[in-house]
Amino acid sequence: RRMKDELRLALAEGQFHLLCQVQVNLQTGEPCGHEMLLRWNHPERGPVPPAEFIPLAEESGLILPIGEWVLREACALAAANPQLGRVAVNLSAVQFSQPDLPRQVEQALAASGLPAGRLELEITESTLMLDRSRTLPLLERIKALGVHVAIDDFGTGYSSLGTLRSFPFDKIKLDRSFMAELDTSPQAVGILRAVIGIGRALEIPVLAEGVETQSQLEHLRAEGCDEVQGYLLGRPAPVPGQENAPSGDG
Ligand code: G
Ligand code: G
Ligand code: MN
Ligand code: NA
Repeated sequence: RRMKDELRLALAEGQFHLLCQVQVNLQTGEPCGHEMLLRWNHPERGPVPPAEFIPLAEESGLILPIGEWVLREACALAAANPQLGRVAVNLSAVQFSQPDLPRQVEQALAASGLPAGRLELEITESTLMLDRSRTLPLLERIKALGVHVAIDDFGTGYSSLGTLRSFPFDKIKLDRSFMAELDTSPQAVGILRAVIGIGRALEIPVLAEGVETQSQLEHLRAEGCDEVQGYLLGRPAPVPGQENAPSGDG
């Protein structure tokens, strides 16, 4: 069967589920939120990595109904689990082709009863590379609901500084590729320091992604990074109480 049909079937038959990964405030050491991550458990092939199926979902347009399901499911899980704090949901650039995206977000909040302030939407720079005259009004309507907007994978795309100026983001998520060299390269530490400086200038928190080692954590703490996420703090895992869903990562 073709992948597009498989994805359509997966949505209809409930083969998707969300895992959550904790985000920790570095000052207090307390969890401050969770990122919700989409997983597909294929009945015959087993788990299919998002890096494989999300590009296909984007090409086929199925990311639109799948993305709407993710929004609704994430809001419902968050509403039922106040201990998750704020939940972050990834949006595909393709979802910004829908003029009614803000209404979808509003409806997911209304259906779940989740307060808007407990939802954060993560967008990548590729979203802002699209026609800004179309995407910025959508982002502004979403923000006006009281939903937070974070820039994801920061530092990997184009126009990083221009991008940050073009929209009032609530958080910078520094891409995990910057973690790898933190232990060995003074330049990497310098870049980290500069990005934290950008966050300070904009008065928004910087979250470091992909934190895997204690020594990375110590660098981040020393530089005053606000929040951390990564395998050291916790792997993507089922929301507690939803453990009958397929298992988490590693
Ligand atoms: O969870 P993992 O690191 O394997 O995710 C791989 C990629 O898939 C990441 O870039 C992540 O942002 C993306 N991803 C995970 N869940 C979702 C989702 O619900 N929607 C979209 N559009 N992307 C997602
Ligand atoms: O693109 P985005 O930042 O949304 O991707 C998040 C992805 O990163 C998730 O799919 C998650 O599985 C993965 N991830 C989370 N923590 C770590 C980590 O510490 N190391 C690595 N290599 N990947 C991670
Ligand atoms: Mn993300
Ligand atoms: Na990221």
